[in-house]
Amino acid sequence: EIKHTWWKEAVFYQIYPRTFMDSNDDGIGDLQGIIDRLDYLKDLGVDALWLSPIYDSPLDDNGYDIRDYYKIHHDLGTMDDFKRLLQEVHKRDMKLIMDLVVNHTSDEHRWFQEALKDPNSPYRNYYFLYPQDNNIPPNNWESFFSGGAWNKYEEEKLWGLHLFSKKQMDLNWDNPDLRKDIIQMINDYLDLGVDGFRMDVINLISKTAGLPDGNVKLGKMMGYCGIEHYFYGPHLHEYLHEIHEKAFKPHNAFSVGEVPGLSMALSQMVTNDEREELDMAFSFDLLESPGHTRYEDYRYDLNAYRDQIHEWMTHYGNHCWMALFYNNHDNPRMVSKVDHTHQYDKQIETLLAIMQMTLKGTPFIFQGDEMGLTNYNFTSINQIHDIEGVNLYHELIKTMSEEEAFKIIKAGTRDHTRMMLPWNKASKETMGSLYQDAHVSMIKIYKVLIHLRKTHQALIYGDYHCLSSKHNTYIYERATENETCIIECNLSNTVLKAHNYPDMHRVFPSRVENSRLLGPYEARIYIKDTSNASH
Ligand code: TEU
Ligand code: CA
Repeated sequence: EIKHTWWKEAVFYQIYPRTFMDSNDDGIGDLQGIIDRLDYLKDLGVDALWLSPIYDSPLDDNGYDIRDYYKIHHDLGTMDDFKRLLQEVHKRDMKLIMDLVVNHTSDEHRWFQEALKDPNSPYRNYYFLYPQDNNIPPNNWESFFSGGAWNKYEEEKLWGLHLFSKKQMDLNWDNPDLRKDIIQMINDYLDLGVDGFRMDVINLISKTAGLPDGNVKLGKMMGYCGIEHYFYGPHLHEYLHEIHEKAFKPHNAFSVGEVPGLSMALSQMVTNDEREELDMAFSFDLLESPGHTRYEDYRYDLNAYRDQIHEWMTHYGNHCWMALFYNNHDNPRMVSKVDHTHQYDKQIETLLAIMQMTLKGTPFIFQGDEMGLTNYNFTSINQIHDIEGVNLYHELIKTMSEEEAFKIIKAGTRDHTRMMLPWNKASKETMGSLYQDAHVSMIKIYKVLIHLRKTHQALIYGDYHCLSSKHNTYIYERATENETCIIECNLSNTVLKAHNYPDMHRVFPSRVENSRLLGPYEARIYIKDTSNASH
């Protein structure tokens, strides 16, 4: 019933190149560093890599502001290094996807520079540039990075739209020439051998014609005014389908869309295989507990997570496929949100890894997950570099003390996951040798779990059934005709009575006495071969 594809079976690993691995000791991660760690990743069991942007950029938003799609940022290497990386990845029978940032470009991109300077430039209509000689922006939309969504270019007497930073100018997808250039660029990379793309805020590319004012009340509720005019814009389906038809499909390439703000129902629309838009989507609904936002210092509620993920497991359907992730470069580490005391870090990390490898969907490990990394203990605003956090801080101190503002930034800053990975410098050569034993043992756990997933089809394609959703408990089954897996989880820091499945084989953790008690955040995996059950 479910179509089998490589990307449903793969384990992905997200690399944030600037902080993954520095090969030449200039303090910045680079492409050679990634090449140096490919054997480590292969050994971990990773099948596919997603690289956050590596293109030329003034780094206003750490590379999500692209100046030249066809150039690699010099901090990271050259186009030849990239081709070599791609070759080395393929040599190991792995895949590589890049980040596609096409809702906006840097204001330093040639297109924008020409558009700004020359009213007759064909690029004028690549952006939302409105001539206006007064101080009233064209509409009331707000930026995700604080303040209004318009920048005024005094000299040129123009206003330009930017949903993100002042240097990330939104592209006008209603212009067929722009679409042609973007699709050409995608095809150029696919021709090079890239296996697909993660598509940055791809659900924002279609804006309501004329860019009307946003509803102010809704804006207050959602945090940003104007979103109803672009979260799932009027031509989104059409544009996604066009990219699919003209680039992804002919290359048999993979796409995963980053779609902030799309509910399950809308995610189903963009990933339904019959619609031919995206293969998969990152939905952020599960990253915060209901009623909470990222910049709040609260305890993530795993019981609520169970109820939510159960909804997805039950209703997302066999024509859609979800990405399973707890961390990325835009969010604090989940383990630190669940428990602030650090008492159960390892147990929680293991629990999350177990659910990630056994629920229905494709796991995306974020760099450092496998090392058991937790949030960073920032002590001063001077340590925060992420533009979103910095802008928000300046906004907040208008109405509160610096201490209060810093507390908020510390809870939600994107810098928690953008710290350099703690490889052991002294033993750079030795694969997987890290600076702490704790890290090594977490790596072992990931290896075992990834291996289990690979050797048991039920964990990939099996039907999902919830067996218990009692408070603090989550027991579910993944089953095919041939095998049944049961995953039993304690979602709390208290000890629970274990269920135990005497007629099944316990595979995680194996070789440990089967206690009748389930420790804090402990989880177990049982498997039964049912292929001969009827004989
Ligand atoms: O993120 C888009 C996004 O909606 C958020 O995750 C964003 O970080 C912010 O919290 C909105 O409130 C993507 C990238 O992953 C992010 O790194 C970029 O900054 C952003 O797009 C702009 O390209
Ligand atoms: Ca370097």
